[in-house]
Amino acid sequence: MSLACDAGKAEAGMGRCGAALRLALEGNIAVGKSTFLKLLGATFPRWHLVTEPVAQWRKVPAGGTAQESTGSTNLLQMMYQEPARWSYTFQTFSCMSRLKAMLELQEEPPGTPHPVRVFERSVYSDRYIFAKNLFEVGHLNPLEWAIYQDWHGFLLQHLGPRATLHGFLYLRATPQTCLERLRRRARSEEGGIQLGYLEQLHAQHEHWLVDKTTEIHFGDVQRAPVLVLDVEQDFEHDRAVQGVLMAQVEAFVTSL
Ligand code: UDP
Ligand code: DCM
Ligand code: MG
Repeated sequence: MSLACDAGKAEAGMGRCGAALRLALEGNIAVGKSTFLKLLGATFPRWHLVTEPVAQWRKVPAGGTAQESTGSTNLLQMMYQEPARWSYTFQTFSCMSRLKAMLELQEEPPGTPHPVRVFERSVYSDRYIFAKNLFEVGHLNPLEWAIYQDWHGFLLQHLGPRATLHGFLYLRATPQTCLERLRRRARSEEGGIQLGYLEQLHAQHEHWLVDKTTEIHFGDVQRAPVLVLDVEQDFEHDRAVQGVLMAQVEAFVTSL
């Protein structure tokens, strides 16, 4: 990288000589990703932040099952109520909705550059955290898992750089803390989630992002740097903790 380019990076978020850096914000259910994204927005107003499309999963415009009379179906609820029946459908729909959001964003006209884009979760955690775990606990059968991996691999290989990410921000807290935050948030569909499920998801995050023992089928993503952010302590209401976390993010982004 040239000196001129490095000079341009002095302002956090101007990595890659002006091309947008794309990061994913990963972490267990209710660890605080959406809250953290808001904090990033307040700290780095030029960054483009993309929240997870949970609302779409709760209101799929199709009848046939639950909530038929309203003309929409709560697929998130169906997955939690009957995981063996609905996990494959949910994982297909959620991954596709995320992929659409990611690709639509790239079609923005040039000239309005967002130097950094941060996505709440990614098509990689969809596969290497959730779908993988659902297969391992038996809610996706071997055929469903094989089909999922087949289309996921095919699509992302063909999308190449359009689907890649340059780094990961991993929000890490104990499953117990996530459970407390999940209960405080009280999303109706998640009422049945137990500590054991959050422990499984925590282990999947650790295998992928810390131990690096999960086999990742996309070289760029496997090599992408990971910033582990400890959010065991409440950051939502603590300015000093927020300052430390934002400084870590800024240093990480500047290093990319
Ligand atoms: N939360 C909290 N302290 C924190 C971060 C988050 O009490 O330091 C709360 C937040 O207000 C929300 C819940 O934890 O009620 C889950 O947070 P969020 O929706 O951001 O989690 P996500 O599922 O997006 O990771
Ligand atoms: N979820 C899932 N599978 C995915 C992505 C998300 O089961 N591939 C679920 C976990 C949460 C909800 O969707 O119940 C949204 O996640 P969060 O609360 O962590 O934002
Ligand atoms: Mg969220």
